[in-house]
Amino acid sequence: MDPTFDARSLIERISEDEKAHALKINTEVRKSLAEFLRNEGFLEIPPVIISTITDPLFHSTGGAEIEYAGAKFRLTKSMIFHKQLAILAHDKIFSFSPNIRLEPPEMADTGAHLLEFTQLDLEMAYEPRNSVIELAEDMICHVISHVKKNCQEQLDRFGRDLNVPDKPFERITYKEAHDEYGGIYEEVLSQKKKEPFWIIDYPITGREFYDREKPDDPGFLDDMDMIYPEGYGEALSGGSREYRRDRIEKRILRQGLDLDDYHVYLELAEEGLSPSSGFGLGIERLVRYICGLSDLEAITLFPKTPGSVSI
Ligand code: ASN
Repeated sequence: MDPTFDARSLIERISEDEKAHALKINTEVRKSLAEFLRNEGFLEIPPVIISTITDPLFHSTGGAEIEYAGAKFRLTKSMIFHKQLAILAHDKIFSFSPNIRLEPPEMADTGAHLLEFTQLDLEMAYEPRNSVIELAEDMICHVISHVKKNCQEQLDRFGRDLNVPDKPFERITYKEAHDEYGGIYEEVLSQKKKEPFWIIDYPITGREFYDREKPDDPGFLDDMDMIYPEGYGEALSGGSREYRRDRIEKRILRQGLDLDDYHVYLELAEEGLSPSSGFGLGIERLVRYICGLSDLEAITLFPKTPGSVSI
């Protein structure tokens, strides 16, 4: 039994008006995202919760494992590999995917990390990065206008005056951002900007092995993050994907990872993955941005804060 558990304060927190308003906005956000994507020809795939393979991620995020039938199932950190396979069934797919990332306790201070969250994960076969960038811009504009139309009462209660952003969103390369602001480029730019924007072309040394290297700019990736303005930080992360076995293998080795851990994925790549592009967008962060609140706990009914134990 967790000695810090306090049933009364949990019941009080869940009953707060703020939670009800955030829940209404969360419901409308998910509804409008799904509607938008269905209209664009996407099919929704059920989330994968456990699998023998999952995203290793780049930063030090612990994974959770379940032993079963003499094998190890991993709880999904992101559905990246399953998305690359799912586009073989239909060329445009999405999922509301629960992700488990056991973040170190100090990540509690960011207000932007939860051990359990939902990612809108999508992928498009045979499309370049630009297609998913344009799709993401249309999608964000659609969601914000939907929420403004359907949740004005809740936005007023949060004192939030939100504009539908202008398209296209500004694109800034990692090189430009890093040269100007150093290692804290994302925080500084997010604070300065008034509208969502892109950071594109991250260095190969700083990201996962599945985003594709730019053929005309070796050492940099054909990838992108969308960043919210007003200091709200990362909205989504994605790129065009590496699908060729030999290159995937080199990238895995380059990151110091063990090829054995990825032999299933490598065999699948050998059999034939397709070129694709896609991204994952954190639902709770989008709701936090729309509500204009400072941390994810405020808009989550059962927040799993790094370093804490909760139901
Ligand atoms: N879902 C992201 C993507 O599609 C990956 C991630 O969450 N790390 O690129």
